Amino acid sequence: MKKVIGLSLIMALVCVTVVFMGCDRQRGTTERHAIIFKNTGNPYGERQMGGFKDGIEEQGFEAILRAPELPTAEAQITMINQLIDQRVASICIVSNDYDALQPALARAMEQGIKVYSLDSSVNPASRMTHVNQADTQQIGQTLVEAAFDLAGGSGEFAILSATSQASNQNAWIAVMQEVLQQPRYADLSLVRIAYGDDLRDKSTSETEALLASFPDLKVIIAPTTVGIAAAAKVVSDQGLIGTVHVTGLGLPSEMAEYIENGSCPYMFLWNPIDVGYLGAYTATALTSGDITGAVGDTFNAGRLGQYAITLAPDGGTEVLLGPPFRFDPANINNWKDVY
Ligand code: RAM
Repeated sequence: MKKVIGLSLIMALVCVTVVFMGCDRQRGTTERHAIIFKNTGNPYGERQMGGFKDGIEEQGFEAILRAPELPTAEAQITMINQLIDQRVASICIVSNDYDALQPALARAMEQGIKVYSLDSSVNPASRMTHVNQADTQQIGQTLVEAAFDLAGGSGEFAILSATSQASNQNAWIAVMQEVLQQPRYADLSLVRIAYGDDLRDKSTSETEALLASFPDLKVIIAPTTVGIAAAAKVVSDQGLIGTVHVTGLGLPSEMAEYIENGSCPYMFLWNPIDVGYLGAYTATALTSGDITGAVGDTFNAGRLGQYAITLAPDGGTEVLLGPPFRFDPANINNWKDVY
């Protein structure tokens, strides 16, 4: 009899817990989903985190938005550890280092927290999946072709990147270096890869150094929204419009004036709000158990529709937002107030 009562009590407790968990999921009182961006002060990051927040909140959950002041792995590790202590349901990491976050992220996963990267990936062992903004190969190829076009087929160009450890920029640069081996680009010479660390001041001084060191430079490719805006400003301020062309990945709201003044004839990007929003639905698909992050998993991403998990170039898995978009004088006005 005692045994039966004990068992009923346990059953009742389990039921109450399950019902409560369900309520919490529906009411959004306790399920918290976090995103850690690379660093503060980047309008691109703010748009991405804004999309994430919208996607989490429209599902009735709570979003936690974090970013360290400087784009370092150490600062992100501290934040990951804090989020583990806060027992969040998921962590979305926009990584400052491909490998260095592994111990912290592995610890989070061991504790049942769903971990995935977005925009800037971590290695496959550190994540369940990755939300990729656009095809890595396509971005690298597009940027080399832009350098070729703007240089008139030959001459010197430089890359102004974010940090030397940023895995998204490094993946795009690796593709660029591979594509440059093709005979079509034999007369194009990559003279330097500079790192502005996604900080406005450092990106400005690195651009000035490139212009001073390479007087024949024809093109600067900046695969970072912070870098491209700084480079276009320096080129404009130094009266080099038409002599040195800037292109890369830029935020329309920051770049409209440089597309209009010709320092950046055209550039590329995707919708950062949508990247964050897709991340939000990846988070809840993982916590609800709809997906595990395996190839072939599919899930619904709200207003963006249905997405599938595919194999990523690094051997892990990813979900791909879509193709990059080209911005130029003909369409920039339609986009500069959007993001
Ligand atoms: C910067 C960041 C971000 C990258 C964009 C293109 O804002 O480095 O991670 O995706 O540029």
